[in-house]
Parts: sequence; structure tokens; C-alpha cells
Amino acid sequence: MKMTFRWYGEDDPVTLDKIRQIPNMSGVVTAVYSVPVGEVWPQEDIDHLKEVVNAKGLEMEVIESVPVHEDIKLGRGDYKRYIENYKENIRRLAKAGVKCIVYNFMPVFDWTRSRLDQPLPDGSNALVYYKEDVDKLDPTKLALPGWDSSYTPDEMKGLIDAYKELGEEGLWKNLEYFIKEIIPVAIECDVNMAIHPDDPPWPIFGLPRIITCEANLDRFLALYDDPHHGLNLCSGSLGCSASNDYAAMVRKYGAMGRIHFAHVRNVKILPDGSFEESAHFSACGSLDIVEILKAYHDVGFKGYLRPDHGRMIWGETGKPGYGLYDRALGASYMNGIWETLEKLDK
Ligand SMILES: [Mn+2]
Repeated sequence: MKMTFRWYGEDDPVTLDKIRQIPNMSGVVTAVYSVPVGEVWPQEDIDHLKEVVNAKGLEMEVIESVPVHEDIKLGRGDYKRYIENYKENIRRLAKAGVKCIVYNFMPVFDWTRSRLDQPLPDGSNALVYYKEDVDKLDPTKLALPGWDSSYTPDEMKGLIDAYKELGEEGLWKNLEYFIKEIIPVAIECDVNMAIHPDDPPWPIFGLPRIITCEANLDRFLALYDDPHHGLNLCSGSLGCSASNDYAAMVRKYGAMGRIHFAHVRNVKILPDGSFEESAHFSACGSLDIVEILKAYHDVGFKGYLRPDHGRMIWGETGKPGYGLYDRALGASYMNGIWETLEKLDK
């Protein structure tokens, strides 16, 4: 396992100087953020990012994410050009030594929450998903950090309607087309493609969502029989559905060599199926983090792992879920578990 940390580039208040001081940090997970979704990333921007990261003694082997343009997911408009651009981004990133590229296939909205700073009893705050609040949201007027905010409400309504018409099977068809186009390039460049599951793993606002559960992960992996076609399993995304046995998924897909990148965080599932993001420590949420790491350890996981979202603690402000302190606590906690597993194994 290689411990990593997400870094949002040179504007991120969580600097590389801070990240490098977290014990056992091998590298950062980052992206070129200045290019519109779907376009080719300038090689000089990629190379510059790598130089800046390497100068601090950190690696840049994982890119999260190269986003997939909505036209590709909808199989309409300029999708063929966007797929060619995507292939070119794989080639350029491989040239810079990148080994793993993350993407997702969620229609319109990336992750969804009802509140980004819900106060918790201990005085911290965290992202939460309260079902009754989400049900009241108007998706044409929503904007959360990290989402593409370039759509007007009318364009958003048009997009949502197009996906409703496409439906789940239509989305599967477009995903299959995309995978069959890009994976040969990933093989040629020896880059592992890692899909991030849908967050949360159920349909929202009537939009189809397909990377949600074991049966669908099986179907996804069967689209292309090659280890470069793999997963970025995320405990907090799959794990907020009580029907997903996350540790069992780690054992299954880990043994197949198809997990390239692991996001590990804890969530507290509430009685109505809502959830709150919690500290990594097992007892703080509904997931058993020791069992999850043991599953990764048992399958001999050699991929990248990072603490995922953290709470905001100690008065820190910043990008929701991506402060320094709680993620650093999460990394250290997981380092401790991993070291213990390694030593007990000898
Ligand atoms: Mn994640």
C-alpha cells in the first residue's frame, strides 16, 4: 500500500509543505484544474505540476480525476472528439509518469450532500446527506464545490431530461463504448484506469446511477477483460448503502487485481438511510476500518490509498471535506493499523 493525499494544486491552502510532514506520505493525488472538462491538458501544465510535487519529495502517480464530458456519458454531440481528447490525456499523463487515472461516470452531479458544514456534537462539522433535505432540493439551481458550475438552470434542466430519457441501460451502453475506446490506450501506456463509484450509490433527482453495488461492479469489470480496467473503491461512497458489504468487495476485487486505488473514510448511516461523514476511527461511524484495511492487507494490496474526506476540526476552514487536520489524523490512524497488520504478519 502506498499512502497518498489529495491536493488541489498550487492554490490549495493545504500546501505540499504541510502534506510532506504527515508520516509515510508517498505522494499526492491531483489534477490540472485550469482546463475545461473534455479538453486536452497542456503537456507543460502536467509537467509543471509534476516538477512542483517532486521538488517536495512527493510522487504524482495518481491523477484524480480526468473528468468525463457529459456528451460522452450521453453519447451525443461531440462525444467522439471528447473521447479522442480523453485518450490524448491518458498518453500525456503516462509520459509524465502517472500510473493511475481516476474518473467517474455519474450523470451531471458528482457527489451530492444536503449540507457541507453540519455541526456535530463534538464541535466539529462535516458533510451530511439528509434524505428529506435532498428531496426538497431543486437540481436545476444546485451548485456544490467541485461541480461543473457552467450550466444555466435551463441547460441543467435539458441535461437532466436527456439522462432521464437515456435511462440506466442507455448509460451502460455509453459507458461500454467509452471503455472499449480508452482501455486499449491505457494498456499501451501501461496506465491503470480506476472508476470511482457513485456517491451516494443510489439514483438522485431521477438521474440514472450505475456504479453502485457488487452486481454492477461485476458487470462493469466484465466490459473489458484486462487489469488496466479497474476500480477506485471508495468506502464512504459504497459504504453509505447498508446493503453493500464493502470489506467483502475489497477481498473479491482485490484478489482479482482490479483495485488500483482505495479511498478510505467512515460514514455514520442513520435509521432513515441518511448519512453523516464521520471521523475515520471505526467507532465514530458505521464502517469497521480495521476490517476494511485487513481485507486490503490480506489480498496483498499494492495500490494507492488515501484518507478521503475529513471533518473540519480545530477551527480549520477551507474546502469542505478537504481540510488538513482530520485527513492527517485519518492517514495516521490508517498508517497505525497497516503497520500493525504488517508486523503481525511476520
Ligand atoms: Mn471517494
